[in-house]
Amino acid sequence: MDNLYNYDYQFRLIVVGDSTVGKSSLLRTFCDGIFSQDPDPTVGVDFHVRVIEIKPGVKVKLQLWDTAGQERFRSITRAYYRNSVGVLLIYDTTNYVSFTHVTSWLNDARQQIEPYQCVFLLVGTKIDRESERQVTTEEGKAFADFHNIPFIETSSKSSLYVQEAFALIAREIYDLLIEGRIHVQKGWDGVKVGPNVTSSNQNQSIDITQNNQPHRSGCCGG
Ligand SMILES: Nc1nc2c(ncn2[C@@H]2O[C@H](COP(=O)(O)OP(=O)(O)OP(=O)(O)O)[C@@H](O)[C@H]2O)c(=O)[nH]1
Ligand SMILES: [Mg+2]
Repeated sequence: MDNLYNYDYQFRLIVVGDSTVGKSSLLRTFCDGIFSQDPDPTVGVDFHVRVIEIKPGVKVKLQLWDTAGQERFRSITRAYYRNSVGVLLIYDTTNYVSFTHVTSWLNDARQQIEPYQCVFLLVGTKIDRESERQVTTEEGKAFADFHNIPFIETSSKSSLYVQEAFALIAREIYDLLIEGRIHVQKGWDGVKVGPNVTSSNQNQSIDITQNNQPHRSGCCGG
């Protein structure tokens, strides 16, 4: 099991998209390894957490906010964008309408998150239902390329590419952090320094690019 106190950074991610596209299923497969055919729709916002090793010796705690796709919860879920460093934009590959709505999810997220930096990942779900597919891989990729964001297709039912999706966005954020294009900032919870990096730096506004590598306490493997 993951040790929730053994990590270098904490990234807060938000998962958005139309109702029934499979946001909660993606998170449950990723965090609990459980898939349900008939889950309840999310009411407001749900929360998950998992620590993953994104590179040898670099552990990241992902705080994952699962939002309700239903319109009536929109004002509640909007409040969660601001403190997120990553946004998973989800559509259902078997539902073309959900794909056409991704633009509005993207614009909404951008509007709420500014002026903070954030990383997007486009995720097409339910690829185990290949015969019902309405959105081709090429269409998904073209949209992602146009907006210059990474793209992946997944199946929560068969666990296909679920781990890879979260690893992809976490690595992207980490690379930007190391390059100094995303900063740990006071009053913003998108990225926080974890216990494996010197504790005196926690919650402070620091530029971790100063030494290019975070100072480690020596307790983590790597
Ligand atoms: N076959 C298949 N079904 C899936 C997959 N992911 C989700 N589903 C199904 O899609 C339906 C909706 O899934 P949810 O995860 O609840 O969708 P959601 O996006 O969280 O919906 P809201 O909470 O209302 O916004 C459920 O019946 C799931 O079983 C998948 O990868 N494959
Ligand atoms: Mg849900």
